[in-house]
This record gives sequence, C-alpha cells and structure tokens, in this order.
Amino acid sequence: MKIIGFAALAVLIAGSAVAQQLAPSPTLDAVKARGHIECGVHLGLPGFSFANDKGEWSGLDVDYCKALAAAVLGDSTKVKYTPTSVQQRWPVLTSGQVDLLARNTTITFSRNATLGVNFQGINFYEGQTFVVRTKAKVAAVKDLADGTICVAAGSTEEKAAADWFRERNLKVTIINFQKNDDAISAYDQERCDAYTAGVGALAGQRIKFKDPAQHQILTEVISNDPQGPTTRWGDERWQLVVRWVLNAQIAAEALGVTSKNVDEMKKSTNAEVRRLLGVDGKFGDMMGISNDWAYNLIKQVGNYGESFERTVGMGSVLKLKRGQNELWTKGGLLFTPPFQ
Ligand SMILES: N[C@@H](CCC(=O)N[C@@H](CS)C(=O)NCC(=O)O)C(=O)O
Repeated sequence: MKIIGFAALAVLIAGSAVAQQLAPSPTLDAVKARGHIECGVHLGLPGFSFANDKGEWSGLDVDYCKALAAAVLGDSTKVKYTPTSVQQRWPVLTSGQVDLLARNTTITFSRNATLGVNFQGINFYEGQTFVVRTKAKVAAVKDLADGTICVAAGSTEEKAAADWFRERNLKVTIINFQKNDDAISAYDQERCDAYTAGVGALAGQRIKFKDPAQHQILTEVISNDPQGPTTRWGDERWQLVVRWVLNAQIAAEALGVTSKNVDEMKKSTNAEVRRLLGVDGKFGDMMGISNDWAYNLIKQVGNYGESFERTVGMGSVLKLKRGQNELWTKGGLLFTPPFQ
C-alpha cells in the first residue's frame, strides 16, 4: 500500500512538473527572434487602422498590435503593419505572413470552423447599418426595398444584408465589390442607393465621401458583429498571449489602472491589480514573456478605455459612444475572466 502511495505521489509530482513546462510556441519564438510583431490590419479605416501620410499607423486595432508588442517585446513600436483586404486576410494569416489579424474581423461560426482561424476575444462590438443619401428620404432599412446596395465582397455585411431582405420577402439588388473603396465610390457616384458596413466602420468611412454632409447613417442596426484579434489554428501558447493581452487592456480599465497611474498602482493592495502588474505571481513566466508584460502595455498604450477614447471615441474624429463597448459595470458588454 505504502509503495503504491509513493508511486502515486511520484506520478503526481512528475505530472505537475510537466504542467509547468511551457508548451512550444513557434510564433512567439519567431516574434522574439525577429524583434517585431507582424500585425495584419485593415487597408485603411480611420479609427481602427489607418496610416497617415508619414506612414504612421493609429486606431483601436493598431493599439491592440502596439499593446501586444509592449507585452511581448517591451516596446509598443516594434510592430510591422500589413494591410489586408476582406478576402486576402485569411490566406495572409494562415500562410504565416502575419502573426495575427487585428482588423475589423467578425467572429462567425463558419470562419472558425472552416478557415483554420481562432478568435481570441472581442475588442469591438460592431453592428451593421446603412449609409444613404439625405435627399433619398430613406428613414428605415425596409425603405431600401427594390433598391441597390453596395458592399465589400466576402464581408459579413454582404451575407447579413442578403439575409435581412430575404427573410422579409423584400427584393433588393446587392452589388459586391472586390475592393471596398470601389464599393464606396460606386455609392458616392449614385450607382447604389446605399452602402452597408458597421456603424463604427461607417463613422470612419464617411470621411471618404466627396461631401460627407450629403449622407446619413441609419440608426437601425441589423446585426451583431463582434470583432477581435484573430490567430491561425495551432500554437496554443501564442493564442494564450494574444487572448490575455486583450483581457489585460480591458481588466486594466475595470481595475482603474491607467497609463498615468500604473506606477502608483504597483503599490495597490488589490490582489488582481498586483497580479496583473506582475507585483505578485508570475503570470508572464506562465506565458513565456516578461512578468512586466501588462505593466508595459498599460504604461505605453493605456487601458482599453484610454485607447477607445483616443481612436474612435469622443477624443477622435469618429466620436462614437462607448455603448456596448463599455464595461459591463457601466451598462456595456465588456468583461474579462479573473486574473487569478
Ligand atoms: N466585419 C466585416 C468587416 C469587413 C470589412 O473590412 N469591410 C469593409 C468595410 S469596414 C472594408 O473596408 N474592407 C476593406 C477592403 O477589403 O477593401 C467582416 O469581418 O467581414
């Protein structure tokens, strides 16, 4: 009995030692070796991922890439941005050309099940709507029946618009464009009665119209489009890092940790704040990165709320309200699992 007891104990000890070994992560190794993150972003969507004329990228998704670089490499500037279209984004990710996508990408069942990609959380709750010409007197989506709608081919918006009109037995002509900018200019040249995209995306796209004042974004929303960082299948430890960097951005806001007070917060007595900032526990070690990972991203990029305000919120040209993208404690949907 005693011998079996010892044997069982030995197995247990060996088992826990194995559990503490880091699973291999070819992506994380490659990122560390090359010294920067390869981030797949949007072709150019103000507020989300947009390069100015100096080639400097900014936006909510770009901030996520920067946060990941700060967490993994200690420096938020160590990112190379690869613009990807609606169609190219999948092969660019699965071929290994980028380490992840952070570009207005909706989580859907069939993408998850068939494209070899995984979604690591939600950094923007988007909802689809339509932009129409003010002179057209379209008040509701149903008023577009018998009309023509321009949309980017291969987007969730293309499918959701078709579903919406079909379910209501309403006829509509949907024209899809391989290049989204062509869809926008076709609408702008009055070849379509409406252009459809997410509310947040449209707030950014609107800037591209010849005369933005002539257009109106409908308030009716026809879909839920949760979007977030996307990885390819395999390399679970890289997926872990991508997922928890997003969680850290959101948890920092929930815990009141900002880029301004993060040094002060290291003295906090709150157990979760202490673990998040690497004062207690070794959460970085568990992922194979520095224990300062979350401290670095908060210090250099800020928490989720700071990013939101600066890129798409009231401090930006888009002026989006937090809405669903607010913490659950303030009536929104943002929530993270505990840092425990
Ligand atoms: N949520 C959509 C977004 C797709 C998307 O990026 N659509 C448009 C509007 S925001 C776009 O600008 N595409 C850029 C392009 O490929 O030209 C999806 O995941 O399919």
